[in-house]
Amino acid sequence: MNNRSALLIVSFVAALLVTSFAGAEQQLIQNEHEAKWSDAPAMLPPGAKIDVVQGDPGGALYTARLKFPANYEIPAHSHPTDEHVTVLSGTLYMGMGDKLDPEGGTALTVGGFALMPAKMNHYAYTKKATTILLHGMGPVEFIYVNPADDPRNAGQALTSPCALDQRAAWDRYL
Ligand SMILES: [Cu+2]
Repeated sequence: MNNRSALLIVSFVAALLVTSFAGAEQQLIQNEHEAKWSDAPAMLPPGAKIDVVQGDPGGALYTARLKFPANYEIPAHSHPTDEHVTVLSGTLYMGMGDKLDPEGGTALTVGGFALMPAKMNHYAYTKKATTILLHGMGPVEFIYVNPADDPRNAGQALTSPCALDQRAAWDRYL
């Protein structure tokens, strides 16, 4: 292979990469009443509903709505990537730390925004029904500080979150 054809191949591969990373997403203009709600994955305590708006929470850029009932609690946990939260309705109480403090959360009201950096322990709870918008880079995973808080461990021997298949958890929403 001469230099010229090598260069051609390199540019072709580069063009392919640029195309795939530029986001071949379809346009989307969507109101909340068009959301398709389903039960949130088992990494979240039961009762939450999710609507993956676009992208892939299993490993790429994503946007999702999450709906929590009143008096819902997400015990202390962290994520492998940054979590961006915007409150759409209701009030989400969020706090930093290794243990959920039912009085310790800051009330985030409609329009409020929170950034939870990767690997930083935090918790959240509601007092009334609340809807949020989550966006960021996947994989979305919940690593609970106390493994006994992980809903996936309910009724079975505790497993390490690393052993869980994040990919499979999100495939059904794509
Ligand atoms: Cu979180």
